[in-house]
Amino acid sequence: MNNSQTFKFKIVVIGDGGVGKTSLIKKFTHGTFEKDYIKTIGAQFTKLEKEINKDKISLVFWDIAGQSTFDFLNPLFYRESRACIIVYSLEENELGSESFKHIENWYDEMKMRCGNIPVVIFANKIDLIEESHLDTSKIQIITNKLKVLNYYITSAKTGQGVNDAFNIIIEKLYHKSKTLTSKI
Ligand code: G3D
Ligand code: MG
Repeated sequence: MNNSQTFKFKIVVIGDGGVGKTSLIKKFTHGTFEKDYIKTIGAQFTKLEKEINKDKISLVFWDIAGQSTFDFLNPLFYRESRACIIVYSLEENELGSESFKHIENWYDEMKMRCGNIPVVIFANKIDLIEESHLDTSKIQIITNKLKVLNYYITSAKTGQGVNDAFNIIIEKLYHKSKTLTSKI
């Protein structure tokens, strides 16, 4: 008997331009992805097939092309998303501080479109700062305030934290859907 199932998850990756959204997706998918671009929405999407416990997981990561700002409003971008990753940059410059401040704006925007889907924060570009400079209390505060599931420290450049962070979200979605379907 073949009980293998297929699950499809759309995951939106948002955050200011230049924080590393596209690089993180590239790093995670190792170039084994199929990439496409929707001009009218200004978004690109990347597909990846994975297997968990013999079930097939079809993932589509959507990310905003170009220098995005949080007033990016196209509802099609968010439609039917199952999870959301908000990325900001840890670098000690304007992009670092602005992209951190904008987490909440991105969150509000996403929430309005998607309702209650699981959200995580990626604090990216850890390779650009001394880990001793890392102020996790600041990240923890925003994580608690927005009630997002968790935050992950990543580097799309070195790969630090990338696989773990993506896989945790994917497995969470998988187990949630699997539990639902097994109840039917
Ligand atoms: P975006 O998709 O969020 O706009 P990109 O961001 O993935 O295009 O990344 C913007 C720039 O930051 C790129 O540099 C990319 O190489 C760099 N970058 C992304 N993630 C990291 C990281 O973790 N560490 C470091 N050091 N750099 C990173 P360029 O020079 O190509 O514009
Ligand atoms: Mg990009």
